[in-house]
Amino acid sequence: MNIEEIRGRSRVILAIDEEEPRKYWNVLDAVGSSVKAVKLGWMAILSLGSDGVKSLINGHDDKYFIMDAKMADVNFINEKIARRMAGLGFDGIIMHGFIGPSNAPPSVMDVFVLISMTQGPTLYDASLERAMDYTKAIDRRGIVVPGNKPDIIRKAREQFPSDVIISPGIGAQGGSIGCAVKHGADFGIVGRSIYESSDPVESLKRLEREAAESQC
Ligand code: 3DU
Repeated sequence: MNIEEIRGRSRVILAIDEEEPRKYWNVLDAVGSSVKAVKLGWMAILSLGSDGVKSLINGHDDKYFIMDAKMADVNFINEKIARRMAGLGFDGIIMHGFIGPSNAPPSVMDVFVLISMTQGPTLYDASLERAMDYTKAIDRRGIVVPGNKPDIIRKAREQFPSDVIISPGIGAQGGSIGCAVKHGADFGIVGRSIYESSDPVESLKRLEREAAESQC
């Protein structure tokens, strides 16, 4: 799956960070083909194991899967991790921007570079311009920009006109998907507001509607 195929057609990337393995399958069954992209992270690897994650991805081959590895190691370790994640079926992987181009993995899959976080303060807040400069030197498909900080999304869109911008922090962390899209995000990353909802399908539809309206 190629993210350009879904860019503009769908605005929600479903994040799942559950403890129980069956919940990953349950929420994907519930939302069905309306979700085009899914972000998993270390909770998925810990809960399902790498074989379980591989089966989950194989069982949903209509979706684009991103591994939120938040890689921040040296290059040869990041390369091993990226190759293993590609082997599990992931299409994209997230790395920290502060580690710079010399530590970025080779492009065995799409790389998304995190340039700022939803919660802080972090060093990124003090050095956003530097973080963006480091990121520009990395071979990447897109960037991760906080969905609850519209001004940072706007700055990032100005600096990265063609990157795929994916934005966490929507819903449970206070961000609005409509506002994130209005400021330049391509996708809102949404976890608990969907997988903890009593009606995940309705929550997803509402988020897609808000994204289409793109209002703050
Ligand atoms: O708050 P939610 O349940 O919608 O989950 C947000 C997801 O986005 C979660 O997987 C988390 O690891 C990720 N994320 C952030 O929340 C904040 C960041 O700055 C980067 C990633």
